[in-house]
Amino acid sequence: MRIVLLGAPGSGKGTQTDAITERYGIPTVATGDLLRAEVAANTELGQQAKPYMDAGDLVPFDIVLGMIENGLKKLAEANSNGFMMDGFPRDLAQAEALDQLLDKINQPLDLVLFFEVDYEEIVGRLLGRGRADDNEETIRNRLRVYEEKTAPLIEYYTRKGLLRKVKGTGTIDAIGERIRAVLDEIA
Ligand code: B4P
Repeated sequence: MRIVLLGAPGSGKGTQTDAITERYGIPTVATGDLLRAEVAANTELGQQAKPYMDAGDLVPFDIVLGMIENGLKKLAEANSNGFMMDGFPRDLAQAEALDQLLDKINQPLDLVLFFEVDYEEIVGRLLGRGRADDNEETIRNRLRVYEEKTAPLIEYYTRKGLLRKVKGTGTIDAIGERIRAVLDEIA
């Protein structure tokens, strides 16, 4: 199973990945987590990415693409049974690059799960979480960047016939149930 989790920052993608991995046995490639690990280890890549993350802007394309190529290579070496992308792709250029990478290995996406949550709920959730980039100014910028760059992917994947919407509000378990109902169809 090869899926992408799409949604605004704070829409709850990262929260649902463990349950999906457990049920369907597919590992996650989460660009946000990979970037935070680079920042924590103070690598050169982390130092380059940090100012963008602190401001809530997208990290430059070549940094993120290198991480995805690496991630896919590792999954291939581990003979993984598919994957779930969390936080990638984030704009049209990333989506087209992913299509090309997957075409090359003849493993197209099966489905894109879009988490529907309204912005006021998101701001409340992220302020409550309190990560370094969860202050109000950065959150508002992340939502602006999402609206401008990531939201067009809803249309992109709808046209490809891959998009499935999931209501992203309610309890974490209730959302997990909705996700299972969609993924069981292709499992
Ligand atoms: P991410 O790490 O991807 O963003 P996130 O805010 O953690 O989103 P997510 O949707 O996973 O939210 P979560 O489940 O944690 O990105 C961070 C930064 O990295 C970006 O701003 C950017 O700079 C950079 N970046 C990452 N990928 C990139 C890329 N491809 N290209 C360029 N730059 C990139 O949920 C959020 C909160 O809501 C949590 O506190 C959770 O407990 C809570 N929550 C979840 N579900 C809930 C529910 N049902 N009810 C109530 N609260 C809930």
